[in-house]
Amino acid sequence: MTSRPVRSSGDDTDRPGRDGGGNGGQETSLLAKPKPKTQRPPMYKVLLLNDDYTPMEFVVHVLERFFGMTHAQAFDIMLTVHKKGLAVVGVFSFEVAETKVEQVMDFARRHQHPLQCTMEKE
Ligand code: TYC
Repeated sequence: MTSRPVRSSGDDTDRPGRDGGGNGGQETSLLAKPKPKTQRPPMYKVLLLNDDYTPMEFVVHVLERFFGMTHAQAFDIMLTVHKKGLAVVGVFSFEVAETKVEQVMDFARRHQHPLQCTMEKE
């Protein structure tokens, strides 16, 4: 014969127990499990900044190559950056955002363009 908990409703749910849940009995205060708090990891926006010298075609290429955009998407985003000064080009985990920024900055530097790419917490 197995013994069963005396106070628990025993059904493993967050519903009130058989006492009606008013906590008149001590069921909840003694046995209720803490609500599991699932934390989502923070996400990071990757931003591309405008400048006066980087060629438009180079920016379009960067967006295709490092952000998986089609030519049309890349052209649209490039124009947004050109007109507004900056645009979000993607949202990623910290590590992925950091890698994208490094890849873009390195690629721009190697081609001697002043293109700037940064990240910020969403
Ligand atoms: N403003 C640049 C030009 O006129 C084009 C450009 C667009 C540069 C987007 C950077 O992130 C950028 N050649």
